[in-house]
Amino acid sequence: MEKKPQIIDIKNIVDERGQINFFEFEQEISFKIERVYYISQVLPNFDRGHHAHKKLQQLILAIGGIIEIELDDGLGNKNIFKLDSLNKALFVPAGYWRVLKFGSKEVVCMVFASQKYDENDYIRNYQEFLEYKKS
Ligand code: T46
Repeated sequence: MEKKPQIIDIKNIVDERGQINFFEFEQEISFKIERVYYISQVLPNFDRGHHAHKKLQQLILAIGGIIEIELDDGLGNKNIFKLDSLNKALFVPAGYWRVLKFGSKEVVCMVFASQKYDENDYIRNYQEFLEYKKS
């Protein structure tokens, strides 16, 4: 079955000590983690992303604020996903052009990735991305 971008509800338990969130890879999130990275201190008016991946799958969380992520399938469909809670994560399959907008300098974008860093997996030119999706 083709994988689609989707918001995943992250389980949480709240008690008088605060909140704990948890999820498990391969059971609830259908890939194995090979890499974790996080993006912080993004100033207003600076977007990140503007590229697609050929194979990489990712799970993205916004810690301490809001991140809006636009995903474009290169076939005429664009969707904006809003991460505004620790109880939500965005699953991003391979093959989507992404643009990330950070709501504040304080928010941290935490990413769990299915592969190690490989610049050859990136498509950083939008025209190339459209051609890649057509082929
Ligand atoms: C993505 C979005 C959400 C590395 O050397 N190793 C790494 O694991 C990563 C993620 C990046 N880098 C280097 C590559 C560039 O020289 O860090 C520099 C900045 O990366 P980039 O311009 O790709 O950053 P973003 O924020 O535009 O994109 C990142 C991820 O690269 C990308 O996979 O989906 O976050």
